[in-house]
Amino acid sequence: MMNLFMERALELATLGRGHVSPNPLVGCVIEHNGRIIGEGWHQRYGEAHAERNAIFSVRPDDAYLLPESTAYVTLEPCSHYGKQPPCANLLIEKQIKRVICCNDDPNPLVGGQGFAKLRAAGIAVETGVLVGKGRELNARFFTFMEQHRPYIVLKWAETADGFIAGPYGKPVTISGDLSHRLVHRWRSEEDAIMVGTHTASTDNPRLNVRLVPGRNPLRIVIDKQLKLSKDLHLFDNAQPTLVYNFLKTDLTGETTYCRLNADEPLLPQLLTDLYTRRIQSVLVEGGTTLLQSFIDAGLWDEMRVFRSRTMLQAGVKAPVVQGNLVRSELVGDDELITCKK
Ligand code: AOF
Ligand code: ZN
Repeated sequence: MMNLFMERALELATLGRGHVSPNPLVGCVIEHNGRIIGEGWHQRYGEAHAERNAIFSVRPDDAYLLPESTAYVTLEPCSHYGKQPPCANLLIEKQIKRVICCNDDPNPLVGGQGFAKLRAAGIAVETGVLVGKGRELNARFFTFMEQHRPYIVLKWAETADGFIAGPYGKPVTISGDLSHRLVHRWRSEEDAIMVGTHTASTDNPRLNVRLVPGRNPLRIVIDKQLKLSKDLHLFDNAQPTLVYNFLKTDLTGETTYCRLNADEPLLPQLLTDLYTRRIQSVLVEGGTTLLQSFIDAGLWDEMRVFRSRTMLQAGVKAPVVQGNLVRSELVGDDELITCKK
């Protein structure tokens, strides 16, 4: 039964996807004698937390049951005053009997103090229920908090014979329409998308969300010597864009230039900078050089590869798929392979 309520809380949490970053996805179920009397989730960044939404969803007729009820929350209730008052205080005020959680909050502002507050008020607390599912749900938040860098998703499309582009990097259409649309949904789910210099100039991508509804991520491009043409879509100031380079730090319109040290490895500097900007996840869309540099540095969390049925015979070889295979599925005519490190 316990797991069933937590499964439901996890399911509710996912409804916030794409809307709560850099906060975690959190869901909450209030249960009394095997019956769910309240449900809620963190819906939008800066707005009410899951516990508050769940408690206020309880019908007035049922409110007297709260002191005999259990709150299933996917994350330790917060104890700090942030954009929202502490959830621990609310649970105490409502005299909830028991609180069960998946994960402890790695946020140093909370980190154990939520549980301590609840216990001090005489509330029974249990944590670690479906802990793996909770970590999976908030892989971005946990990676960010624990490793001080964004969660990194590498994405590319390759032909059946392993090519990612034509000879000399000439762009070719590899994956189908459905895959293309799926990529737009992925863009809307991550904080940022990144491309390398070559991809920026040859593909002239917009890196926005067009084919599905959703929010536009931050665009990131690497242009070490600032050689890219200002006529590219990336510099149209249509959405915030970050240009990592070795020459200048500057801000013009929606374009931010950030200078990195040419004498030190690029990726660690770049990821640390993204951490300070509170970017929790990045979708790396190519090209091969950039993808390979993330792989070589061991700095990635997930690979998503579309493998089409087409053959190219010659061109630029795609990176080698590695990690643990999580899923293989068909998207239109393409095989979508998902691996985690
Ligand atoms: C909870 N329940 O539903 C969420 C929590 O700025 P604030 O006030 O929104 O606080 C954000 C922090 O609160 C976030 O970093 C994380 O530690 C915690 N998120 N906690 O009890 C929730 N979303
Ligand atoms: Zn809270």
